[in-house]
Amino acid sequence: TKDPNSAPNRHTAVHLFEWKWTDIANECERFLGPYGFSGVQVSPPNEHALIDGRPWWQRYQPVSYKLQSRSGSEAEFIDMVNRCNNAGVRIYVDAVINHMAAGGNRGSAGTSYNPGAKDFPGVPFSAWDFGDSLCKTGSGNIENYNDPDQVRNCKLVGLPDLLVSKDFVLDKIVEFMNRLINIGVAGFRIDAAKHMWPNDLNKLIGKLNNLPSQTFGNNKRPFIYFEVIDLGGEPIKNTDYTWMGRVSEFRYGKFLSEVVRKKFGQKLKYLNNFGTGWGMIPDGDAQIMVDNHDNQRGHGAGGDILTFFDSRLYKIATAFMLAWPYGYPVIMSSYNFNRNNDAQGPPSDGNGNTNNVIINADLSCGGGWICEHRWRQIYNMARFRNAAGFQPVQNWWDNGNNQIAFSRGNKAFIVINNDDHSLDQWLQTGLPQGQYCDIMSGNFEQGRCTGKVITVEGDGRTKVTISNSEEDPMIAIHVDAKL
Ligand code: QV4
Ligand code: CA
Repeated sequence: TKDPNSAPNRHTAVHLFEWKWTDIANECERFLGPYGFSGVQVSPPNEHALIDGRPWWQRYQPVSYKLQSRSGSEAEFIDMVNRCNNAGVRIYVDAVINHMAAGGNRGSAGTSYNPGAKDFPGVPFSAWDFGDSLCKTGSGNIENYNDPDQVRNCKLVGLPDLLVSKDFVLDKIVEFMNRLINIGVAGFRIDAAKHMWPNDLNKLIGKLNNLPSQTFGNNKRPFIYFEVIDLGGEPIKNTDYTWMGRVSEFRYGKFLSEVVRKKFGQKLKYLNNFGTGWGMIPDGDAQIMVDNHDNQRGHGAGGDILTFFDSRLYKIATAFMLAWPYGYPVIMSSYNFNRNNDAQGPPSDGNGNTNNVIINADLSCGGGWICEHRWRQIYNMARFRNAAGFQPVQNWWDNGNNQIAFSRGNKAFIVINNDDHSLDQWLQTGLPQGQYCDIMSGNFEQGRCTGKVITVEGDGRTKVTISNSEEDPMIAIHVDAKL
């Protein structure tokens, strides 16, 4: 389904990239649940290759479907899913099902395998289960993305390509995903979906179980979002997949980053029809993000994508994304890395054991964990999105350039100044008269505001002043943070 299966009034998920299951379970209880997040995209939970240097991308090289990975054991995974569901937070699994490992010979669960011979006894898959005979390129790899046959049937960067059309292969994948569903997982990111035939994926989805009714209610289907990078210019389109689930709309983060960076003559004012008005897929078909684990380090779509390295602009882009009613947002939660080493794995003890996430007194993270989702300007916008609910955009205002404002019905209102001069303006907020806490500059805690207080007059207007030199040149208010 395209429905994220969220608990009521939760609208923002977070990708806890490379986090351990024990940490995610704690995070659901101590932070994500209370702060109104809807779900967590977790790193691939199944057995993966162990590659020298322990790069993050070893987890995209499956060895078997045993639930033992760098993030933890099967028992820890089950405990995490239960505790997150109890906290009202859903778990979405990154399902790597297009291929198996190209490197290594012993997996994270201890299974020996031989990628050259395509022997993966932990499943078991053997040479017969891979599609080499279907691939017509000289190298056996995908050489030309303009040829859909090779994109589907040949190897993605040398990764042995599974014959998903074969019943035995499909059934092994279905068995794996159904085990996760029975544990209580609410949905899947389908990794490398561009490299699998839509009809095969449709068959697979048809064989998935309903979600456990005691947690989700009767007849609920798993949430599916496909990773299909479509920036235009290739014959494979994201709309080849939207009939079966959502698709990650990679143009969203690319275009939004360009606008906030003011590249190619872009301006914030052009965002007034962001979404289908910009040629993107329909709202309900899209899963969106500013950046993801690939393009933040130059893999995948790449480009001018904003990341935590450009924190000021990143907060602006994320604030717009969470204020604007389009798509299902997943916030990237990163670890720090050396930009000259795009393979660098998560903070670890040097023996491949991932470190615990450190939580500081001010809610931020330490120990190399960036935790964008714990930045005040970001977690408060997740609450803004919940307050805004399904209200439409109203009261759009812009200065013809990079100063914009809009409300979400009569529930929430945001102003952004990305110009090189200050903003000084009476604006219509759409909100009821009263005093509101600006959730950019502070928090609304126990009925008090630690940031700026914004007064909305009886006619719904307020006087807004935002200097362009502010760290966060934005004001955001909503009815759940009214004084
Ligand atoms: C190398 C050579 C190949 C050679 C091969 C021979 O480059 O030419 O044929 O060895 O063995 C890693 C290495 C890569 C290596 C490959 C196989 O980086 O150099 O090939 O392993 O050993 C992640 C990383 C990849 C990584 C892969 C597997 O991004 O660098 O490859 O994991 O470990 C396209 C796709 C899209 C994809 C995106 C990155 O359409 O689907 O590229 N995105 C998803 C994930 C991504 C993941 C994969 C798909 C693969 O988001 O993280 O790739 O599961 O746009
Ligand atoms: Ca394939």
